[in-house]
Amino acid sequence: MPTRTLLLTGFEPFGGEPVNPSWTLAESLQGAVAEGWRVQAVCLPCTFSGAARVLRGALRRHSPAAVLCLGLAAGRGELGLERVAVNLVDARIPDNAGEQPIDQPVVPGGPAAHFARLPLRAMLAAARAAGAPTGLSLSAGSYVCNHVFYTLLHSLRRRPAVAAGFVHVPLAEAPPAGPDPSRPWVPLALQRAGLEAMLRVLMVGEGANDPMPGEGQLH
Ligand code: PCA
Repeated sequence: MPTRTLLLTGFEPFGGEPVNPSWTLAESLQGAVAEGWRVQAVCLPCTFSGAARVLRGALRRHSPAAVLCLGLAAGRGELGLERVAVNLVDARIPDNAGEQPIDQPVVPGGPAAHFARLPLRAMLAAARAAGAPTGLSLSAGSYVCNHVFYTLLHSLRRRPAVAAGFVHVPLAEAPPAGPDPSRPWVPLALQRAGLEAMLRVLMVGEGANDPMPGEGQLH
């Protein structure tokens, strides 16, 4: 059986954080194999102009059968399976190139939103069973992560067989100045256990055929 590629992306650090656990996690799974699949990890720049370009290049180069993009959501205390990408950019802080677009579409003329194309319930159950705090999320925000998530789903809109979605991850280390309720964290090993469980659902197909209502595309 030919090897299928699962493209797994993470982001470079941004917003003053010294590391971005989304890339630490993706990089740690580079080359992992399971049941005829192989993980290809790619690091995205945290810029509006660069992230979408690098993502589209990776889609062309690797022709993945599934894509999972990861990003950091500092302030969240669990892995978040994102349900919907919106066609809106409203940057709270400048990106790593100093750009701060406000009230712009990701894709001019594109649909208002795209739903994730992942077996979210099965992935949620698998990550929780692996002990990782995990939830479903109704918003990936309006910064670079949502931009990449929307770009991903829009780029693949005519390739419905390709599973595609986004997971936000929490910080992975305790704040150096002591506990801070606004900066919850989940140890990297636990995040990785949850992520691996999600990937197994995608690659091995455990529970993957249980569709979510709303999966597909909004017009
Ligand atoms: N998180 C940001 C962008 C890069 C990242 O890791 C976000 O949530 O938009």
